[in-house]
Amino acid sequence: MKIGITCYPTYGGSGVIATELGKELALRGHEVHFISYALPFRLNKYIENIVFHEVEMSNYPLFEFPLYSLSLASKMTEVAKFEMLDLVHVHYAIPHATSAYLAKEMLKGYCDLKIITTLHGTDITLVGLEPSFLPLVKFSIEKSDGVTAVSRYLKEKTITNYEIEKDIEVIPNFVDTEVYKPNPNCIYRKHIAPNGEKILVHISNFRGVKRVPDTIRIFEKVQKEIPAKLLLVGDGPDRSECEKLTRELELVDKVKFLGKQEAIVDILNASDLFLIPSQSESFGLAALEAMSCGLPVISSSVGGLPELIRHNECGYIAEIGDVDRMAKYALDLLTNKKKYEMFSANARKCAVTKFDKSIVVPQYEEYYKKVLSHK
Ligand code: GMT
Repeated sequence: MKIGITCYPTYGGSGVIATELGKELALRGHEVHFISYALPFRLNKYIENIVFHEVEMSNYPLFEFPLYSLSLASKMTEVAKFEMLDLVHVHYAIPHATSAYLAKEMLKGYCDLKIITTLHGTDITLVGLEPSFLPLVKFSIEKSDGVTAVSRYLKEKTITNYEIEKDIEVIPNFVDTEVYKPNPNCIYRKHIAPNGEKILVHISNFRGVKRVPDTIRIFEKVQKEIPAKLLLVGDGPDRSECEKLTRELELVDKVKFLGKQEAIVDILNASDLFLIPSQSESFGLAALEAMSCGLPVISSSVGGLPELIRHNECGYIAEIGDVDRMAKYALDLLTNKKKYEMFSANARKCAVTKFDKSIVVPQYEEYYKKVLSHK
């Protein structure tokens, strides 16, 4: 197939999934054309069958606001026409699904470009609900030839919030379990915790929905009972507030803010436990990557997280904001070697048997075929 993929190229789960999907499709012999305003950050080496098309932006002084959605629609039209694309797969509804719809309309009479929209989370649960976007998101979903959601939770939310009658296919996020795998010989652990402290880790974009201060409060309780360190990976609007909280709680020596990092596998392998106490999470890709490296996860009971983390098997789930319980769960695992090893093995097994790319990517291929067969 000849497949166009549009995503946000920056740090974030939807861009990661879109890029890893494109890479895997290319390896499977499909021709993949990425269309975005910048090179997706995970597209960092040459892969046969992958081409990147940059959306150029006009900066004419009359335009007070950038007209990205329109430039994207024009670029999609051009690429679809000259590369003879079968379909365009957009990740994150706003504005990608709308631009794709425009491209489809512009190509009418020339070809029947199929549009597949994958819903990732905040496009549906947060941004899309704003009154200025809601009618457009609903329209763009309804006009897509195929719609997928990354969890059953997100599918249900879309149906209820937008009164969508269209069929939505649930295709979960995935991980390359050959890359994200346990490495007992990880050398970084010694540098971070020279005295054998337990290492807790959190990775996110530090937005309000991630509740990073809860992570710090959980850690505060844990380190009172056992020697421990906390690694905070990523950056975003709440980072300064979190650094302030760390100073107030006198945890500066024990909490390391690493900022954005590429060596996620090494960081996960240096760690013992992953914390994700989010307010909202349609799937929780960062938690899946941690599980794939054999880390049990402590999470809140929101969104798609319970579809990923089996409570009392791969980790523990507690109510949003219940930092006491989450700290208790963390201590329970970190002080009980046998239990920890069982949870760690379960987490890895769950990633390998349910969410490996070899299981999930064919689901997208099948879905593409199904959508393309509809006249
Ligand atoms: O979590 C974010 O704020 C980033 C966002 C994105 O679009 O990149 O993540 C969403 O999509 C990921 C990939 O499908 C999911 O794993 C995340 O759970 C989801 N985030 C939220 O629902 C808050």
